[in-house]
Amino acid sequence: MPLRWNPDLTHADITPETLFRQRRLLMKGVVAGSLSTLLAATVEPLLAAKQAELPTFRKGVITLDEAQTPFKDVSSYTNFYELGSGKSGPSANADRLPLDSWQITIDGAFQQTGSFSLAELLRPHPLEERVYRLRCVEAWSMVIPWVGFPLRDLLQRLQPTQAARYITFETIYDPARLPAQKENVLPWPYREGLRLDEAMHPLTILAVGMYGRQLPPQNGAPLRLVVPWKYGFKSIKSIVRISASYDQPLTTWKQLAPDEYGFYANVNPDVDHPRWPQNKERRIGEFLRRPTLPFNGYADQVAALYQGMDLHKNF
Ligand SMILES: Nc1nc2c(c(=O)[nH]1)N[C@H]1C(S)=C(S)[C@@H](COP(=O)(O)O)O[C@H]1N2
Ligand SMILES: [Mo]
Repeated sequence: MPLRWNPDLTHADITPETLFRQRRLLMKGVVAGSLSTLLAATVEPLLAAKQAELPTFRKGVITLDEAQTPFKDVSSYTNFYELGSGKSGPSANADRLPLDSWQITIDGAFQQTGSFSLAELLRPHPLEERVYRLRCVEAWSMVIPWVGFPLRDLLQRLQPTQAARYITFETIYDPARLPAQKENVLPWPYREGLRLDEAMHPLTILAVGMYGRQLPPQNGAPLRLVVPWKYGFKSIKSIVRISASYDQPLTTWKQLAPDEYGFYANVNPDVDHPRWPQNKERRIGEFLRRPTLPFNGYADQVAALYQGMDLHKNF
């Protein structure tokens, strides 16, 4: 399953979002004509319309020959413990996330540190669309057209110092608005980390949108990480802090259950979760399970990062 990467696209390839949608609606209506298809085609854009369309972004920078998971599934079947523990809790509680006046703290081993508004942080970084698989440790998966930019571009701008070996991310901590944070569901705030070379890998992105629109809160608005070769829990949502450090950070799931969730969390069909196997997955919307691929199908791009490491020990 080769990765299709189109680095030569230009801004001329961008189709205005509304045109694209109308065309798709039209094609769906004419070609298929069935009631359910027609319904899906009208309901989907309505649901998506709750999120603002993103301004220009390069389309199709990375594509996949696999069907995209419908927006309604990606935005309603979510893990976001701050907004509720079930799969539908996060979308029901979406409006609790205080999205206005979002600030991001940059600290630790960077030359450039400080507090940035979202706009300040994003301004120099052109947005692009990349279709990636997301594979949850619970053995379901999705295919999502993310809109974002390579994390490496931001890191290069912040200039990690000699002491920077790891990058750590934290989610908003606001127990007054996010009631789950008053309880011991997880050690708060949600924290995730990458080794510097993983963070600098060109597949690693910070996403601000999906399906051409701003991220819904339950999918990690206004800014989330997406690391497509790792289990979903590495892709931390609603980021308010990015730090660089010499030592490996203690990440949330590893802190909670170190036997079940390692720091690396590379998708690996050969390493079972202690309570269930990891060699199959259910693509949301499909009935039969499909085999899980090493590194979630991105082995050609990322396996070299782990040369010489025992991935059974470093799971
Ligand atoms: N802050 C935060 N980030 C999080 C989570 C969470 O509970 N809180 N859940 C993780 C898990 S387990 C998964 S599978 C993905 C799901 O991303 P999606 O809902 O956008 O598909 O988000 C990850 N990021
Ligand atoms: Mo997950």
